[in-house]
Amino acid sequence: MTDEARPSGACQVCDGRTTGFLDLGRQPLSDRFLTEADLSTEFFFHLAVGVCETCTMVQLMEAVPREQMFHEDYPYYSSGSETMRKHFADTARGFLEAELSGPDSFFVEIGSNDGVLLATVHEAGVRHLGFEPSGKVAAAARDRGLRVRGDFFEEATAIEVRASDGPADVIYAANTICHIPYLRSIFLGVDELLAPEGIFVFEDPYLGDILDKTSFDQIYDEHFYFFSARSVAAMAARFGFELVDVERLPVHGGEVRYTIARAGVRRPTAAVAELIAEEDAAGVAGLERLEHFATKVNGIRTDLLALLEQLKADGKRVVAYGATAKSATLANFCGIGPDLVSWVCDTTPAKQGRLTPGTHLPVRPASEFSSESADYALLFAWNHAEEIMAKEQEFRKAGGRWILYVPDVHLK
Ligand code: DWN
Ligand code: SAH
Ligand code: ZN
Repeated sequence: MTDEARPSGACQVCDGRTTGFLDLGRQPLSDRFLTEADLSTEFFFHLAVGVCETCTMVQLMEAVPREQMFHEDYPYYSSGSETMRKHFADTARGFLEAELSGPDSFFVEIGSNDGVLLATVHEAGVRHLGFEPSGKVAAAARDRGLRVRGDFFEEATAIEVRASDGPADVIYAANTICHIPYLRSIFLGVDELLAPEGIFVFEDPYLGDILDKTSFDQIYDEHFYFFSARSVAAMAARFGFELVDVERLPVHGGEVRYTIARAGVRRPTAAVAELIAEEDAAGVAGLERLEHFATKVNGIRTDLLALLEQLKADGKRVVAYGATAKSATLANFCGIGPDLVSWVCDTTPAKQGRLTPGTHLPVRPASEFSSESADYALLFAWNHAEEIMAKEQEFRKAGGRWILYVPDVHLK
């Protein structure tokens, strides 16, 4: 693409110029599962991604208002996967040992959801507080005896908690900081609430993995930023902090856990410079690499549609597995409606009996999935492949086949 033809905008972190490299078109809210009555008022926005020329942050070109996404009926429950329950229990234990062994330690989580991680902190008797604006998931955490504020973390709410509870030793967030366009307010809030030697730790899908795996379905309304070590280091420095550690994680298709401290307080580990060097060598934030990714995205659409059309022509029964937020991007970008995939199964009661966003596949309970009801299963929850394939072994043994589209379209 020529420079003039590329769309541009302003970076939400540094006000630099962003250049668009992938346009995924008109898309619905990824976590809005619809009743028939909702169909006439479905909300759509324009999903496109760009990169900042100044700070290298990859980000959406248009933000959806936060109340449209995170509200009373937000349907994602973090405890729905065994792998994630273990991941968060282990993560909490790591903090308890390394950072929270003092007499009156205080742990704060941003986006604590149904309390999947806070439960372990609470069981250890350590003071905690979650911020969770989505009503029903926050209520599920409170039902477990956890302490959760029902509002958005930002500068104003952080000031209130500092006044009532004192400084936090750890402020942690999983799969939440990348959901927040207004990061200046987040860092101002962290600055208010964090103890002088405390750490701000967050983990989110890693840009390097998204590019390597062409996992473009990680791009949707809720995922506003696609972090790299370089862009996070630049952001931390801009707000008076420092990136002091990075750790690659296998969950959700590949993430990085970033540890941030006040500038000069903790010595950065070698891993930080190493990951930045690796990113630079791979050209992670360069337009050439990003446009190559965009080309591969189009290839996946072509290959997947060809396969689904062929299976339809052969009279095969094709369903999908896991009504993920991610799959809204895939289904809407490729145009996968009930003509190609009959229904999608999911264990979440709040999604069952509803229609998926945009292309309106019926969502059915996971118990309806078997080799009796399907010949092919398009694995929307590909990030949980190991867990799902282990519990659905019968499907494969009876001749059923899995369709995967990460890192390319293939059968398993
Ligand atoms: O970042 C986000 C991540 C953490 O969670 C949020 N913005 C929204 C959400 O994204 P997602 O919906 O793509 O996440 P998952 O974890 O890939 O969703 C898995 C879905 O599949 C859930 O609806 C539960 C369902 N599931 C199932 O039916 N059977 C999951 C497993 C493991 C299963 O065995
Ligand atoms: N941490 C969980 C949940 C991730 S989903 C996990 O990793 O599985 C993102 C969560 O962040 C949602 O529950 C949403 O309601 C919450 N969220 C979004 N913006 C937020 C903000 N500003 N402060 C606190 N939580 C927020
Ligand atoms: Zn920028």
